[in-house]
Amino acid sequence: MTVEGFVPSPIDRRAKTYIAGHRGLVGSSVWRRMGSEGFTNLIGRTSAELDLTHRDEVFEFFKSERPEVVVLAAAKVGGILANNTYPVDFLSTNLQIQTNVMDAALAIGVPRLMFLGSSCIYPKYAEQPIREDALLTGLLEPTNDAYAIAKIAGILHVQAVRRQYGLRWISAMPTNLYGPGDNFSPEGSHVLPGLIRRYDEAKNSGATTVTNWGSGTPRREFLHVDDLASACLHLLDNYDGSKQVNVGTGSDVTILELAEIVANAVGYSGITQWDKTKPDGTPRKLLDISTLTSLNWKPSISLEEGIAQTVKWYVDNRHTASARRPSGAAESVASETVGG
Ligand code: GFB
Repeated sequence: MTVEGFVPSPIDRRAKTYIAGHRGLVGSSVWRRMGSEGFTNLIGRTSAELDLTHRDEVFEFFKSERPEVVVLAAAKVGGILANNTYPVDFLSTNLQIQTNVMDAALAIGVPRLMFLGSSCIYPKYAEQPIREDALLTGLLEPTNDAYAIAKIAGILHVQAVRRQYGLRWISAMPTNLYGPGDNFSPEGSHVLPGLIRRYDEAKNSGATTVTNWGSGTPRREFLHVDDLASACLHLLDNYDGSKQVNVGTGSDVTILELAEIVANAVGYSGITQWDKTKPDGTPRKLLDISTLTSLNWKPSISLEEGIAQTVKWYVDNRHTASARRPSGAAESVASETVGG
């Protein structure tokens, strides 16, 4: 099958490759994947070493390191409550990070860059499964419109660089992500780590009921972060088009179904209630992944398997994972992780 932007030549594993956000959920997985696929010159900076909201520092870094490949996985991310409560932070911090990194990469002519966005860029009532061409065809979900606008600006930034300068930059839009090392803070997390923590605490305290947010009826698609990392490398090796590429599994579950899977994985047998005063967010967000599958990629980690592995990671790391700050808090975040 012919796909617009197909490039049948893998990138050179010796290329100096900068992963922005390499300590975050996504960046750390991309780092591991590239390392295991033979990349010999990976570079990363913690937010303490390089604050990506500081434009001059970012330009200095690019001028001195001169990476040939950039994976832009640094972003301020959070779940529905954090996005809804701190829209200024999600808009402004993300615009700063991505604009600084892309401007600095352009200044030294980085030939290959991947920008990572999120499935929340698509209209709230987009036809399901959501095709890439649904972008900018309708109104956004209000609980995350600020984050979505920043990510849409990133896609346009990549497309504009391709048009004006002819550099082979690309964008990938992951669906809701999860995996070991995620943010498990009650206020800042996405639903999956939020439920793992809540059911684990209930099991350990002997609580007979657990209360989750919203109605439980919204549908979400969940992708293990290691599958995303595999897709990112596949796209860097095989894709060179201006259209952003959806990355997902092709199937979704209701939040209620998700809660049952998590409760089983944790071993909690009490009652689950739903707090309908909390927002549901968008009713459904299932990506059409036919562009990616036509490039011969498919996910390999089932939801049950991925949740069991993430629960095990959480139980083994409960104390440090619980102590993490909410990623949605109004803090100076320079280099976290990208979210679907
Ligand atoms: O994962 P989540 O925060 O992200 O919430 P979104 C998904 C659904 O789970 C919503 C429900 O309907 C929530 O009401 N939910 C139930 C919970 N219990 C909980 C809980 O304890 N914690 C959380 N967080 N949710 C975010 C966006 O949207 O997803 C971001 O705000 C980004 O911009 C990210 O796109 C992937 O899918 O609703």
